Order: sequence, then C-alpha cells, then structure tokens
Amino acid sequence: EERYNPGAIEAKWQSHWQQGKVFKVQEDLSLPKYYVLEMFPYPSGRIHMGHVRNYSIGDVVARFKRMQGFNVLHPMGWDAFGMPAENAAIQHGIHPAGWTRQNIDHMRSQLQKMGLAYDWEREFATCDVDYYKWEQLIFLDMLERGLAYKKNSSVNWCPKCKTVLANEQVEDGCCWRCDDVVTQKDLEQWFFKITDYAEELLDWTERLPGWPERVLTMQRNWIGRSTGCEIEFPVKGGDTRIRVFTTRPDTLCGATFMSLAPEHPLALSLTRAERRAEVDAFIEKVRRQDKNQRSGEDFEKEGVFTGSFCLNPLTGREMPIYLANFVLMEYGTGAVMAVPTHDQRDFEFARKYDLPLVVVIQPEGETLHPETMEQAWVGEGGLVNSGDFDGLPNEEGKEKIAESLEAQGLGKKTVNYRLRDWGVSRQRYWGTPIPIIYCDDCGAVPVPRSDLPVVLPTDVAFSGEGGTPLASSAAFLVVDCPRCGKPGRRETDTFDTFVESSWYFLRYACPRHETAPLNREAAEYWLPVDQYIGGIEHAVMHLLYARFFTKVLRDLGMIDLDEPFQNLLTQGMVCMETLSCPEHGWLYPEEVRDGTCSKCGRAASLGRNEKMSKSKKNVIDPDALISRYGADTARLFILFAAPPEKDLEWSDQAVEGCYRFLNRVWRAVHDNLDGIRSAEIPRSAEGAARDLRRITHRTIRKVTEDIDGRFSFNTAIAAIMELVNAIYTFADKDGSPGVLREALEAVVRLLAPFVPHLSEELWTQMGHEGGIEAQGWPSWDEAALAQDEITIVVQVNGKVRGKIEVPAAAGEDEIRRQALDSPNVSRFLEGATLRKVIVVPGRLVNVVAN
Ligand code: ANZ
Ligand code: ZN
Repeated sequence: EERYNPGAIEAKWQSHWQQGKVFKVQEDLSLPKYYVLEMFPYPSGRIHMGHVRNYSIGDVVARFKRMQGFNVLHPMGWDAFGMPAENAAIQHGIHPAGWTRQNIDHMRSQLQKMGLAYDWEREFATCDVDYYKWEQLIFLDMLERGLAYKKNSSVNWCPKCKTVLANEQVEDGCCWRCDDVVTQKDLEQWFFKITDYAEELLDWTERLPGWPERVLTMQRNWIGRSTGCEIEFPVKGGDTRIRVFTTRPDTLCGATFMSLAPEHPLALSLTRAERRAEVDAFIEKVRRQDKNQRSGEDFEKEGVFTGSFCLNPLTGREMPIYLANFVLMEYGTGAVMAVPTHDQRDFEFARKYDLPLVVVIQPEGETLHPETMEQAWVGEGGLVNSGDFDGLPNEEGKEKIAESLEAQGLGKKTVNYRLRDWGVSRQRYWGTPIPIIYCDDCGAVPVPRSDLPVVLPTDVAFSGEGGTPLASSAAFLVVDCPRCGKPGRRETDTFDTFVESSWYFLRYACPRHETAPLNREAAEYWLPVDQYIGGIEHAVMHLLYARFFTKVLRDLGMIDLDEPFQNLLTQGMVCMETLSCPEHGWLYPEEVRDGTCSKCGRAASLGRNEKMSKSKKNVIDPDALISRYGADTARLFILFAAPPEKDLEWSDQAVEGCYRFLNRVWRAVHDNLDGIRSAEIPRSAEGAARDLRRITHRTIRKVTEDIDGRFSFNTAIAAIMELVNAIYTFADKDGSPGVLREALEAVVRLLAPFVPHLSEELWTQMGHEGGIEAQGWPSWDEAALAQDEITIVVQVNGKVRGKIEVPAAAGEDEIRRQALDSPNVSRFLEGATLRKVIVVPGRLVNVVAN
C-alpha cells in the first residue's frame, strides 16, 4: 500500500482485534489490574460526538495501561431501560424491546468502527433478564434489611390521560401529550433508605482525592448536612406541641410567628372553623405547585393564618400559626419558627402579612430598627432582647441557648440532612419489574427468591392513556399470593432506571455469573474502578446512587468495597457554532453554502458556540466524519482539540489538520522503510543524529508523563507532532538509519493509544510481528536526555514556581512553551490572564499573569 488509506486499514485491524479477541481479559492475580470505564450509553439510536469523546478518552487510557503491562478491564454495555423506548412505542407503535435491540445493534457497530479496545465478551444490556433478575434479588435482600420500604408519596398526574408523568414529561406544568394541566397525586411507592448512609456518603467525600473538587462539593451540598436543634412550641389552649428544626437557636427570642408546611399533619386540626374555607383553598393551591420551585428564592411566598397561636418557649410571646408555601414537609420537621429580622424568607413573609419584627442580633457598629430594616440581617452580632443571653456573641448564643433548652426538656441538638430517601417506583412499562405481590389478606408480599425472575411480559398495550401498560397484561397481573395462596395481583410499577446504573460497573467483573449478582473473587480483583469517565451532568444522582449501592452490597455481604470509583474524570462538552436563517430557523452545517441558506438563498447568520444538539442543528454525525477521514483522524482530532475536562470547539480545519498529520506520519515511515528495516538502533550518536535521539527520548518521557494521570492528551500529541517535524528535517538519513528507525518507531508506538489502526499497520510494515502492544510502552534513555540539558527556573509574577529541563540549545519559543506547560505554572494560569512571558535564555523565565 503506497498511500494512507484509512478505510482499508481500519477494517483490517478491527476484524483482527475482534476475531482474535485481543481485548478479552481474565482475572489474573499475578498481574496488576487496571479497570477503566466510561459511563455506559443509553441506546437512543445513534452515537453522537459526546459519545465519541467519552470513549476516545477511555480508549487512550485503556490502551496505554495495556502497553504498560496492566491487565486492563475495559467493558461496554447498555443502559437499556427508560422512557424514550416507551415513547417510541406510543408514538410509532414499535415495541420497546425491538426498538431497543435494534438501536443497540446499530450503536455497537458504530462503536466497533471507532476501533475501541473493549472486551465485548462482557457486554450486557440492563434489559437482559440475566441482569435485572439480580437487581430483583438485591431488592429482596434490601427489603429484609429494612433498606427498602413503602410509603405514600406524590407523583405528577395528568387527569386527562389518566397517567402518571415523569418530570421530563411535564412541560411548563402541562402534560407533554395533551397539554392538560398536571396535578399531584398521592401513591404508595417504594423507597431506598439512602438516608441511612448520609453520614458515610458525606464522610467519604473527604477521602476521594481522585475526584474533581467540583463534583465532591455538589455531592456535599446535595447531602446537605445541617447541625442545629429541634425545639418544641406549646400550642396555646391545648397540650399539642409543634416541633421545629432550626439551625439558628440563637435567634429564638426573635421568633414572632410559626410557619407550617401546608401538608403538616397538624395543619387542619389547628385551623379554626372560621378560617377553614380560606385554609382549604390555600392547601389546594399549593398542592398544584411544584415542590422544587416552591422553596426557591424567587418563588412568591404565600401563606394563610390558621387562627391558632403557639407560645415562644423562652419569651412566652404568643405566635400566630401560619401555613406557608415555602415550608416543605419533607425537610426537618415541616415546621419553621419564623424569625423575620434574621431570615430573609421570614422577612418577606412578615412584610406581606404585617407580622411583628423583633431584632435579637445587633451587628457591631450598627443599630438595626425593625421599622427601617429593608432586609433580614443574616450576619454575626451580639444578642439583644434575649433575656439572660443578652450580650453574648451570637455564635456562643447558639450553644448556650441549645444547652439551656436541652436542660429544660424543651429541645435537643440534632443533625438534619437535605438528602431524602430515594423513591424508586416508576409507573412505567420499560423497566425492571418490582418483585412484589399484593394480597387482600397479606398485603405486600415479596416474591419468593425461588420464583425469580419476574420477567417483564411483552403482551402489553401502549395507548399512553389510562394507566400503566403492565396492568394490561392479565397473564402478568394475576397471580396467587405466595403466602396464603389466594388470588393476588403483581406490583405493576418498575424500578427507576437509575437503579440499573447503580451497580452495572460491578457486574462487568462477572457478567455471566449464574448463582449470585456478583462473583466475589472476580469483583474484588477488578474493583474499584481505577478510572471512571463521564459527563458532569451525573455529578449528583448517578454518582451518588452508585456510591450508595456499593455500600449496600457491601453490607449485604456481596463485596468488600467502600467506594466504587477511585478516580473520576468529567469530560467537557463538544461545542459548535450555530447557524440560522431568518426564514428557516436553525440550519445544519450542510444546509449552508457560501454563507447562504440553501433553501432560500438568504444570508445565514453565525451564532454562538454551543453544545452540539439536534434541536439547534449544530451537530456533526460521527459516521460521516469516520467515513470521510477514518476513525483515527476522528479520535486524534477529539483528543488533540482540547484537554478532556474542557469544552471542545468543533473545527473543520483542525480535523483536516489531523488528517494531514497522519498522512505525514504514513509518509515518514514509507519514505524510509527500506533504510530502517534492517538498521540497528544505536546506544549513542553524534551531531545531528545525537540531537534527534535527544528529541526522541524527550518525547517519550513527555508523552508518558502527559498521559499518565494527567490526561494531557493534547500536549502529548503536540510533542509527537514536533518529533515528526524533527524527523523530516533530519538530514543525515543515510549516515544514521538506526537513529531514524528509533525515532520513527517511537512515533508509531507513542501514537498507538490515540490512533491504534494506523500504528498497528505501520508497526507491522516496519517488520514487527505480534502486534504493537507486545513490546510494551517505550521507555526513555536518561543518558540520551541528560546530554546538554540545562535547568531553568520558572517564576510567576516574580516568585519561583518551578524548574524545567530544556536542551541547552533550546530556543526562546521552546523554553517559553515548556515553561507554560509545566504543571505548577499551568495550575497558576487557570482562571488568570497571561500578560507577558520574559525569557532569559539559559537562566530563567518570568511569567506575568493576573
Ligand atoms: C429559624 C431561623 C432563623 C432559621 C434564622 C434560619 C435563620 P438549612 O441550613 O438548609 O438546614 N427550615 C427548617 N425546616 C424547613 C422546611 N421544612 N422548609 C423550609 N424551611 C425550613 O436550613 C435550616 C433552616 O431552614 C431552619 O433554621 C429553618 O429556619 C428553615 F435567622 O429556623 B431557621
Ligand atoms: Zn395472601
């Protein structure tokens, strides 16, 4: 083959890898293991550029680690349950199972065309009975341990379609299908007790140094630990007490009214007859409001007076009891002691309903007056109007007041979490059936383990109306009670699909294990995942549920593991500029020719760079890219265009540039093939050959360090490009074919994780047998580097921040580039603007930034 022909080479190597099961792995205790995993895809139909990026990053890591001699587990599978399949059934009459399987087949072939080093023998889809039956078993175990339970909870309900709606199916408060107003309805639903693990989940966020700080912070906020106390307020004229949770016991003497959640169990019994009509109307109104919005800062705060009063336990003041929409029953105790002077929501509420304000914290050097306050004072200060506690700094007041209440039996210190138990029931068909049978006499009876799996039936109707499809299968629905034998009915809800994705990474260790969810030995060999890679959108739910499930399976005795993911990389988005026409709206790139809309000829306008999305038509189809340039170019571009965590901007020219570079590599090898095949690689050299050796070994070192743990693929690729340039300018070819061979082999081997097809092909053509991985990852010769290297000090804004090693002959540009690339400096530059770089050759570099 004379010319670089990616189509032919890629097909050849892909079938070689597949037929030879090259990436198949087995547990081997004599080898160090490495488990790299990309978040598995939902089989929506076709892969998109976000997938290409995700899997290219993972593939570099997998191939690099393989070449380093690790036993690498790199699996792929399908997050196959979920709503789009059901929507396709409702809208187009295709069965969700068929739709899903078709999509999987198509997407698998797309992934195979990317040349990804997966062990396809471990592939599974979560809709496989052999997967979800184990989930049913885990549920039964959780039930036995009290980690799964049932309670009433509200769902979105469309009165017209008579069906439950997922949050995604509610658009601006209306049903996605019929546009009717969505209401809330109470249903009995299954919950997982993630709150039992709140403390542990939180504690371990301090012990995950391989996770981005941003994700850990999001998880900490989601868990939301608050320390404070519960205080009891006696209701006037009775012996009822209202319990509140507060983080601010120091403000107790400023509590002038009480706010209850409209759902509070005491709400109606506290309502006086003359207030009843108004209260009922208010409760009804709030029932229709979205819980997540109700507590938001901008949501209009509203309430209603119940007609009753309670007493402040410290001051004895009579406090009117209100119901308020911003108080949620799900948090704390569902009741808030309102302190309008020191809490902004209470302040707004008090102004609206003309309720009294008492200042109890005075900031230093300022005097607050209730009449003139324009907002609540939420800062520090000294206590006033607080009896014995006057004069204490408020932080100290918190302690003292809490202790005093505790001593009098009026309150106790508590810890409260924002985290709620995980509601896992979905009134959906395309999911894992919940293994429960309802009996009039026995209630909810777990399906006996010996009767598992509860298989999802296929004879169901998809009208999109009148309840869940599972209830339409008589064969499924009607079943005898396992306890008493009388006729019963099956649970028709299925699990939230986040349940499947909470443990799939464990099952990859033993996907065909037949006697339990996990084969302990295999799972303990492979786990934890050494490197997990996926989008930041999963920072909370998926990544928190996966951590929770791991701990549950540990406590069920299935695996000895505390945390599933050792290191986490959150990749940036793939972005592209948008195009639009005044007449035809958003345009695909191929609908624009010479800057005009191909439909009407008007000038197309160029919009912002945004995440690629079908709705804005700023998408590039991976298939088109691969068939035009080959998978290697697609991979190289994606990896070269930006560091993995950063957003990546699409550029046709850059793709073209990557393609040209691969052609250049191809030619460099071919032009020299005859000379180098038989040449011996020398241990030292002189003159120009010595310079080339130095560059070769420096590149090996740089690429190794850039990939390993830093994921700085773009700088690694740039270094390889420089080595290729050096090869082209190396004049002394005939004199030193061995040095040339060493350089070319380094290029091909260093490129292998990025562009595996091309590398394998060239490696073979150079006369090697047994594949490019056989020889391992190249190592560098310190002696070749040491020659003529000097140390240069790097300063940022005049302070020494590091040192770099550069060739004595390095020019200003080279020194400048290395200085900016060095880890200490690049960390410094994050978020700062580079102003100037001063290079004093042979001595120092000063970077000026602010
Ligand atoms: C009195 C008070 C005075 C409060 C003050 C704050 C400032 P975090 O930190 O998020 O835990 N609260 C308690 N339960 C609530 C519920 N179910 N719905 C809405 N708000 C609720 O917030 C705790 C504070 O949120 C509690 O402390 C309570 O208001 C309110 F100057 O009590 B505070
Ligand atoms: Zn029964």
